[in-house]
Amino acid sequence: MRTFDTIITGGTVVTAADRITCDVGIKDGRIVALGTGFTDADEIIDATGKLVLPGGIDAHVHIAQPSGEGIVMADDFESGTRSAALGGTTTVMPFCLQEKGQSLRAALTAYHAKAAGECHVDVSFHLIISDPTDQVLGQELPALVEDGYTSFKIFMTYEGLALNDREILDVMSVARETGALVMVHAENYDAIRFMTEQLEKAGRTAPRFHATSRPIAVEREATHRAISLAELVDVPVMIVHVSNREAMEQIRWAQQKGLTVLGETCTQYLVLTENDLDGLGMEGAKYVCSPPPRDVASQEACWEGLRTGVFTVFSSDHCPFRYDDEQGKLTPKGRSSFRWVPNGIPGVAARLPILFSEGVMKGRIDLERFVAVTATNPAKTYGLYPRKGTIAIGSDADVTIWDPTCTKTLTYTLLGDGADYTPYEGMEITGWPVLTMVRGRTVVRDGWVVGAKGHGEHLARAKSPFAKAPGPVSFA
Ligand code: DUC
Ligand code: ZN
Ligand code: ZN
Repeated sequence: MRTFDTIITGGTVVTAADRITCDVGIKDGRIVALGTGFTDADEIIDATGKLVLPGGIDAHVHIAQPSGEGIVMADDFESGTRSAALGGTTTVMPFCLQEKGQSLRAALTAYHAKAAGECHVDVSFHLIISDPTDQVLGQELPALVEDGYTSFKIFMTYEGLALNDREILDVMSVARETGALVMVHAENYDAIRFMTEQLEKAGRTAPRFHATSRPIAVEREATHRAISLAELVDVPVMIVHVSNREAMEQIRWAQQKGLTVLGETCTQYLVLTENDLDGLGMEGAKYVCSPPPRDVASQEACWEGLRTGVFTVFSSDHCPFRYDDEQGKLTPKGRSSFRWVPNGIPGVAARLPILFSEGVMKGRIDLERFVAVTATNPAKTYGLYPRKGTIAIGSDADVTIWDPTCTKTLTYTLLGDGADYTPYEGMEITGWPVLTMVRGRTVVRDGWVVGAKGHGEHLARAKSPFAKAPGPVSFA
């Protein structure tokens, strides 16, 4: 029997801390050796001139999520995880949405049934709490945290999803008591409703007014409120999909005050602006997502947040709807007002190439930071480290090999998801993931999916090291 199943030779191995030229030895799906001169393997992958990085972890994606009457998300678990693999991502963390009146267990059973046997990469669910009943808070959530569902998202906006401040405090208290991590969608629901009604009365109903209806103040206020509520119950909180300087500065302020407040930004806030919502006819619907993309100064602020560590996690918020489809962006109601256009854009495959090209190749962030925000920090934050998120002995052999000289023009057919467009169409990219390996098995090579679906597994997670040791909420 050979020493290794696979060796990756001659590449530059990069982690969040170091880069070194060495061989990687893989056995039974794990990294078992790092060194030089490895030869004894069933398969030898020559990575000379290439970068050998931990596979990406996209900690914020939506797949096969119910999205309102008559609307269908463009990805199922097969296409969503295929797209992830094509873009160099080896683990995705989709949301399991609790619908009103539904038990969390029932929601999870339904999502697991959708994912079973379909996935190309590993998957681990966050929960979305939309109905925090006594039963959910008192029994279901604590049991599910122990079962490895150690993070949950709450919304401060959206009909049927928004929790009021009291409900947010209740959910945060359960997180405090169980050692779970709360993720917050921070936008002020009443302010958005007010703005939307004003705009509709004035006949301003085109997709671009989606951005007008959710200005920065709406996000800044909710971000500050979420931080304050978390401070009250002494619980860490992750503010997701931050789009601008003012919200970023709320997080920085809290961090400087000593609170455990974490921040995530996403691809769209680095490279899109609200002007993208301005296209002819309904074209702007292709860019409708929440919070909306802002302006160039906001992009700069998001880069600053990534560079300086205010944002530790970089995600796609992949939430795909087809454009030319009555069940997608061109839903008939959407023509009457932006408020009915489904919120969300595809991006799970474009996330890493865009950050690599715009960030590393243009000198905005270094390679180690790239690895940190796209793999190591998400793994640490959500209880997957050190099994995932790094190249180290004992870790899963989740590896992406990058050719830093490869250039591509982004177009949706490269990306393999179920949408019929990409909001990043035409972007010139330098640096591309030429091989994606999940637990020792190559799933993508040179832009082709070579593994069969079903290799991806669901991962139960440990508690976040950022979460408090479980204990009751106490007040002095
Ligand atoms: N929030 C998300 O996290 N994703 C898509 C839509 C939204 O509002
Ligand atoms: Zn959200
Ligand atoms: Zn999202």
